[in-house]
Amino acid sequence: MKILAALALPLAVLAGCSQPELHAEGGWVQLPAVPGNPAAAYFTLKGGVEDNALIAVTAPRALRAELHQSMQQGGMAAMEPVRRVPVPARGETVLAPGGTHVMLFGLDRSIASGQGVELLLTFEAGPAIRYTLPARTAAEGAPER
Ligand SMILES: [Cu+2]
Repeated sequence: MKILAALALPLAVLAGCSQPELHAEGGWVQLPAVPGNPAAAYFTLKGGVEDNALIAVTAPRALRAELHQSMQQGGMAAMEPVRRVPVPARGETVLAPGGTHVMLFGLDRSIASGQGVELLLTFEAGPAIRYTLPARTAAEGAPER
């Protein structure tokens, strides 16, 4: 029994190093400056062993969530829905202000600064991922890195 235990630990460590798993990191939910306006979620997706893509997001405390891409249109900031957000194998995709983001419509107005907002992230391949982000007010803005 002692020999088995000694073997099991190094194997687990090796597996953890060599097999990156698709997951989400960091980020926050930006509450709207004007109550009733949409909120936005920003975070980083870390790729697994194969190319994948985020294709849908839902949030239990929002009426609707959409994947959006920000852009400049005739000198004005605009955005449009996107169908898929690629997450390269062993790479990362950053959802950030001015770029790709998750728009949350009808987010529960009782959510205050620091409270967790849960997202369910659906990918082209593999199981969906539940990820909870802290809410920040418009005055707080982006967290310091
Ligand atoms: Cu948007």
